[in-house]
Amino acid sequence: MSTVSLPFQPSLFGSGDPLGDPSFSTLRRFWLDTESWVDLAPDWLSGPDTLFTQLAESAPWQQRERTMYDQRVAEPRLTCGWAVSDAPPPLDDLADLLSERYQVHFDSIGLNYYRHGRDSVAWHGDRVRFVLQRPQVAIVSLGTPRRFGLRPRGGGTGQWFTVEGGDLLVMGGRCQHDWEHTVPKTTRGGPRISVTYRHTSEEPFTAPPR
Ligand SMILES: O=C(O)CCC(=O)C(=O)O
Repeated sequence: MSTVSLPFQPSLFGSGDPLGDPSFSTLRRFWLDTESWVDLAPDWLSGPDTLFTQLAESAPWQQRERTMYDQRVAEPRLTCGWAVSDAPPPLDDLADLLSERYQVHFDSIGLNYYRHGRDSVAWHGDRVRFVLQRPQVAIVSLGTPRRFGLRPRGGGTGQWFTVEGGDLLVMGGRCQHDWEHTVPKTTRGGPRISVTYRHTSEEPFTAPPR
């Protein structure tokens, strides 16, 4: 799919080299219940606008379709992904930082490109829950701020976060099993890219020799 032209204005603040904060100094944990949590680290990634532009222009975006009520419909966002071993820098380095912190081997990356406020992702739990008891899912946000919602799978009070360019949000514990998450449509809003790191095993992470 060809590159999409963007009404996104990189800011001076967001335009440096993209680097994750190895100390996770802004991170705060929110417990959703006794088993499920969300970590939010505002401004974890410096230079988020540089990475936004790099990915918007060069990632292999695709328009996926899904079946709804017997009809094929386009998903309301573009997507693509890599194994971490094939991902372009600095996405591979960010995976190392996250793996060290969360002690799991983040080995896959999925990107979502919300081109405008009408793009979204519906309530869901990630499929990795079918193979893992306690999957951790780490999402780095780039571009325009969006709301990120979580609600208990069986119904009940949800929780909302605003994720801005450079923020890191990590879901852990039983979150993918017992909670669903969404990025809803909004009437306002420019483009956003989310970079999602997932792991496929619960083996503890061992750092490669340097
Ligand atoms: O864009 C986001 O922050 C959420 C992405 C997501 O839920 C997914 O890719 O499954």
